[in-house]
Amino acid sequence: MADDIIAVKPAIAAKARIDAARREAMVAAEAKDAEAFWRGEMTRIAWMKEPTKIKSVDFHGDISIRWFEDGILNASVSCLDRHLATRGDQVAIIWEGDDPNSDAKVTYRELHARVCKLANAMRRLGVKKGDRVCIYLPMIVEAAVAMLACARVGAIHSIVFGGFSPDSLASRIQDSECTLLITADEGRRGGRKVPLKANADEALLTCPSVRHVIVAKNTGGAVEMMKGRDHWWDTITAGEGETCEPEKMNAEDPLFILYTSGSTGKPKGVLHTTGGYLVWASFTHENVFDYRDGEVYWCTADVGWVTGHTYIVYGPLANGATTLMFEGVPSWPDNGRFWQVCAKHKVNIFYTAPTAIRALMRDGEGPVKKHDRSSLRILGSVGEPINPEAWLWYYRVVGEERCPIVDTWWQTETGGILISPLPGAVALKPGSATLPLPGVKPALVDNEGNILEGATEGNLVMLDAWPGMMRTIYGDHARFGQTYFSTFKGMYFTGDGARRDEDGYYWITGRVDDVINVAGHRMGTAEVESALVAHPAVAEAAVVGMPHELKGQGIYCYVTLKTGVEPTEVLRKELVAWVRKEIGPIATPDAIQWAPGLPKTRSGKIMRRILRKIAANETEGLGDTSTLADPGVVQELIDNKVG
Ligand code: 6R9
Repeated sequence: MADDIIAVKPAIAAKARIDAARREAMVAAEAKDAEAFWRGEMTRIAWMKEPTKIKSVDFHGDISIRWFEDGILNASVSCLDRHLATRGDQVAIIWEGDDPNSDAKVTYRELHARVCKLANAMRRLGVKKGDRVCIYLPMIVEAAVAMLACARVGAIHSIVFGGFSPDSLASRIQDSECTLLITADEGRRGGRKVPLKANADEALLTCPSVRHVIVAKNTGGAVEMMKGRDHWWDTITAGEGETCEPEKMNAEDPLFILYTSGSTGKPKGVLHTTGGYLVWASFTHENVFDYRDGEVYWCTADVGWVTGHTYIVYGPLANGATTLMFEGVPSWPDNGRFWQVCAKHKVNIFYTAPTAIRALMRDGEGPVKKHDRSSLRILGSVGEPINPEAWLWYYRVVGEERCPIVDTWWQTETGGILISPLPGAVALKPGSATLPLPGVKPALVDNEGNILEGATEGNLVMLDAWPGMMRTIYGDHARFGQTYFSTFKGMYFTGDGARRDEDGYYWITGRVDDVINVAGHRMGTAEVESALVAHPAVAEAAVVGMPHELKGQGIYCYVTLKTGVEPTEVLRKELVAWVRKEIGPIATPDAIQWAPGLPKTRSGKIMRRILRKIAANETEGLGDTSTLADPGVVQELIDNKVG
């Protein structure tokens, strides 16, 4: 079943922007002369001064990646101003509230005016080019307005997902020393309220760099406003003009920072710059989704993740699309919500995560079939490997075997999609992200960094740069080189493993580092461990991923308590709540096992390989345990496995 091939339907290929022949021509043109290819593609966005230098990349030494480096532009102009003459009255954003009775439509002209007003207010508060602005907002139109207003004045936005705790928010603000925070009174999700302003107030106790806070009124819930620091959005923008001079940005000036979990320590501030990122966002959004003028496009991600940055805001708006922004969740008020929204707004392109598909699949076909999905044309998947069973359900039940599925592999670091079918050009295989996009040069290497040929399995690397890739880790370029370019010299290491089949198709097998993917959200096991050991009862903790039917991976924690502390059910619950409070609900442990000892090498390294196998109930092939300092602990852990 998983090796089924679903050929491109001739009717789809005939109408698609890119068919198989065109794809081949693009791949060949890029391979022959990459600079000429990207010089052609760069005109998809608006430049104040067109670049003459296209690509300057060095994956060795200090690692330097520059695209379009002498070009001048402002990202907000590509996303707003240049559409005004041709599509000013077209809807830019359809907003669908958590409450099914609330929605709104914002045209390009209105969006432009709202962005300019906020940008003017930000300038008046003293925000300048290069300043960092933290955005901690729910999925409301203001989130897109805030991003584009930052771009307008040349400020670097750093969005923190609304589900993160005050501590997580504070550490991200501190790392990049944001001077302005944009938040809302409260968010809404699945009928519940999220106390954003209260969380922000708590975070700001330890964030002296923040001088001003702009607060959007969303639910109208009561919040405290600190005089001189906090300003209501509506009040501060009320007197501002609806035009605003865009800051002139170099193509390599930063556009945003987005924190993401790695295998060690604190989240890293992934930095993206302006020109290359926007070209990549536009190029991939248009081609992967085969976007056509006038279509309604819906990506269900949150703007707090990279998918929301590139495929709710920058890509679609750069392409003059109508992008749908959804405040709610798939299961509320009922589990037909996604399909009800598709019917209501006549969605043509729908892009979601495998974890949502798996959850909805459990409820059968009824809730899907209740709603008209005849507008749907393309379906997308992102965030984690999609198992063939979920893929086929998505294809057959949701898309009625009419809509190609684009399984898009990419990362926060890559800025946009790298491996994905082009729906009019590439035959599908359920569970495979298929082939690299033109300009993307993946390879599989063994653990020594030797490039493997043909059908094989290995570590997924990229041999050369594409315009949208990250440029550095904010404030720590050495860590950038160390994290991504030192494992395999001269290659960008993704942290993922993959298999490549006889047809050259890629099948992503998941992370090969200590990052786990919980419901499509990246979580560093080290972060959960450090939250656990911060609890007074905990002496040591080791955290691994475990297979989870809905979430893909769950969080399995081995905890060693301090001497004299009793392992009780009350303490177990307390630790679960503790981690939620320290990091946020997405880090909620799924299992906690009391571990009197952990398997360690004689040099003191925890053998995670063994812990992963125990958590997955794969205790048959534990491999060589002879290097352990105390081999006895392994049997003890197996005997007391949780769940
Ligand atoms: C866009 C995004 C990146 C990690 C990545 C990989 C996993 C994402 C995938 C996929 C298999 C896909 N991943 N898309 N695995 N198939 N289509 O999710 O960014 O949050 O940084 O996560 O997600 O493991 O390395 P990010």
